[in-house]
Amino acid sequence: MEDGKPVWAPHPADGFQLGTIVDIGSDSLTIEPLKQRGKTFLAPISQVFPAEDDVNKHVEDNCSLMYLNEATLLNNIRVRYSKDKIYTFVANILIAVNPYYDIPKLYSPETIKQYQGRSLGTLPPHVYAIADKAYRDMKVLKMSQSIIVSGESGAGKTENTKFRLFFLLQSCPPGVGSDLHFPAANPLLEAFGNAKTVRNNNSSRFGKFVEIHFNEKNAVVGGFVSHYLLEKSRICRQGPEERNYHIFYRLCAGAPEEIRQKFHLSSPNTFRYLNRGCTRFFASKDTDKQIMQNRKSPEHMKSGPLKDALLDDHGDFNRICVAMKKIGLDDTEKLDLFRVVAGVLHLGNIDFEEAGSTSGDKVSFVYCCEEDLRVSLTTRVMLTTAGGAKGTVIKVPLKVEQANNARDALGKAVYSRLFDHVVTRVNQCFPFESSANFIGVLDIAGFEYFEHNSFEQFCINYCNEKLQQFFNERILKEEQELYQKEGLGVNEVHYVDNQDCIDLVEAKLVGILDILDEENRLPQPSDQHFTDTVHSKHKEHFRLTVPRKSKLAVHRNVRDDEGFIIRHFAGAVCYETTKFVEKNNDALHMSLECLISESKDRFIRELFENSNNSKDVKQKAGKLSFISVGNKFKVRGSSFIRCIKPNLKMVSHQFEGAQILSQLQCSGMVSVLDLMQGGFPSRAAFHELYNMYQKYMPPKLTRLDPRLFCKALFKALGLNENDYKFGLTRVFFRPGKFAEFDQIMKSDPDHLAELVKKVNKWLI
Ligand code: AD9
Ligand code: MG
Repeated sequence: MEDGKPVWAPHPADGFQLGTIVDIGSDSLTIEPLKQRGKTFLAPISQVFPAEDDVNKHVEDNCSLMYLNEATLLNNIRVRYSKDKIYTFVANILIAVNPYYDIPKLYSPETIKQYQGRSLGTLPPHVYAIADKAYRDMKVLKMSQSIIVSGESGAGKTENTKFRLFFLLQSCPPGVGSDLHFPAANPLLEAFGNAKTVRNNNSSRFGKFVEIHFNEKNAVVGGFVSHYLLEKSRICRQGPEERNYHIFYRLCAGAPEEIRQKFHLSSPNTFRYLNRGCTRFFASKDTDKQIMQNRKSPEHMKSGPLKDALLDDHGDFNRICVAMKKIGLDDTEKLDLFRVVAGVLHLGNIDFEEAGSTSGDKVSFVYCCEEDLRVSLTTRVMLTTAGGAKGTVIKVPLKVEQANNARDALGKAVYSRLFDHVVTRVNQCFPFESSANFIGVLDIAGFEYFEHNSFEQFCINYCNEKLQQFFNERILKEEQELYQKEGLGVNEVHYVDNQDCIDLVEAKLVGILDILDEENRLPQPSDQHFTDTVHSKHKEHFRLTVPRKSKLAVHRNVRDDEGFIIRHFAGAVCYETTKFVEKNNDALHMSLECLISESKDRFIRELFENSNNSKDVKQKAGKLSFISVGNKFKVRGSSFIRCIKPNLKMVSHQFEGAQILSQLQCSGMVSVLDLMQGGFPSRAAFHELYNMYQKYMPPKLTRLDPRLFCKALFKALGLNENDYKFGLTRVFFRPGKFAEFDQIMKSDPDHLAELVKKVNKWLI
């Protein structure tokens, strides 16, 4: 860093602030902020970065800055965001900041046209540019492609995914799949799989991988949606200020009178499964009984239905009906779906009292006869092995708490099967011919870290760990390999390999997932025993520690070691393992299984029949499918989009620097910048440069082959040899240098004439 030049130093709210260095210590610097002269502060050397000369300048590809570091990246994104330029490239990676409002024309049909068939970098950064690159790469390389989007909740992953899919469907030649109903499938999937959370009013509570299939002629021939990890706990209980899945409220708000009567629907606040996210009336520690009592309080009754001012449940109900029609669901199918949704609500309202009685009168219309339901929920059928005589069936009465759990297990099982069915049904509406290649788009929840983290966070963070590894491999490893292949002789850049963390979770036998499965197979599985096993198998593991007493025990009155801390790539997360065993085990207890299999409702029976009946397979199905997420997109060409949430308030025009910085760090972008600063981030193939600039150059030069053309041109221009390197097929530029070169080449006509003269002179 040069004397007296402004630098970026840490700032608690903005991420970084400009200042000058006034003193240098052994490991820290004294900084005087530009905005507060005379008020100095200390900053660790490793967190102070050189600033660009003009901090108001912004660039489309961050690599054309002179200094590539987290501070200049943050500043570039900030300046661009203030001008409604929400997309920025860092080499091939697209950063997308959620604008939280509709930027005029950003996604218009004209814009789609502009981006079709244009090389990356020739137009401003855009999600369309990434989609088009994937499509072109698929065509040219004849290889399936994946586009991986990541970012925290509310960062814009799902919206960007929709735009990408729309672009792809608009851009390819007409085929049998041109009328693919993706646009109609979305509202349906979102109605059943999205919910309002404190982070996003339309948060996807499942991961999805959407494939668009193409034939040899690159026309669309089909589509397929895979889904992962629907958050089941939400079906019975929601966090403060959160809601259950949209469909429940939409059905209550929008169903026509006839359906309301048939399914005994009323306002959402009369249903236990819907009214628990509302902290105005209930604290999350309230027991079921308290909640039900409070629900009848005058204050609560006054509030009317759990209506959310930001969501239009009534209108949305009509919209999903239209979407259902579009993808070909007839009235019977539609009613099937609604009946089960209503059934889950009524199931949730069943209360249990001591001595095995129930009060639930409306579930039977969905599931089966009332008496059977009562018995199934309040007793457990067991096979005795007493006296060696195997197979005597006995009915053990359940305690109230156990009956509540049985009820909730049934609710979760029914709803998650229903969701599987919706996805299957959506897939059936896509045509499917044999395809040559596909473009896959992955949209899964980003890294999550809450005050309390359970099995759901554990699964999501494990998925993200795998994604990160793939990102490292693709971007960091391949970049270094490219340097080597092209003979550049660049020093290796170090990055943290997270394989050890992935092994900790998925290794055979000793991995946390296998230990958990093993626990489920024990006669009396317990979360405590599972947790102890995890700790005892990985005593000295760098990635795993026992939580400190204060963190868990005080809060929840549990043993202090009932949990573990995993050091993820994006930070350490403390998981509370209570309920891990239960959540890992999808199987219903036997009496509930019998109940479902004997249900008089054909649709309910079908929902459960389709799944494999072997208990082990069933138990693993969910897990295996999400382990395979980590492999599905791996073999192909791939592009990455990093979505960024600009602020926690979910409003437009507010850039919370520190918050954004931490997202950039979590997403691995900082390691990418380190790599690029030490390397040659901009590159162009010789023939591309030739094509781009030959029209400006004298004929003598254009007769040379592209490589020589470039060499001669660079020499003639007198470029500094440290700024670029010639590889075997392309020329690589140091940070910021390609932009400078391009500037010279595209400068005004007079200057260009001068340039040509110079080149001519050099050629003679
Ligand atoms: V979650 O992990 O599913 O909770 P996402 O998917 O990352 O999350 P989502 O795409 O749902 O976030 O975006 C959240 C909200 O931001 C949307 O409902 C829009 O209101 C808003 N958004 C996101 N992207 C854009 C955009 N490009 N233009 C305008 C946007 N608004
Ligand atoms: Mg989403």
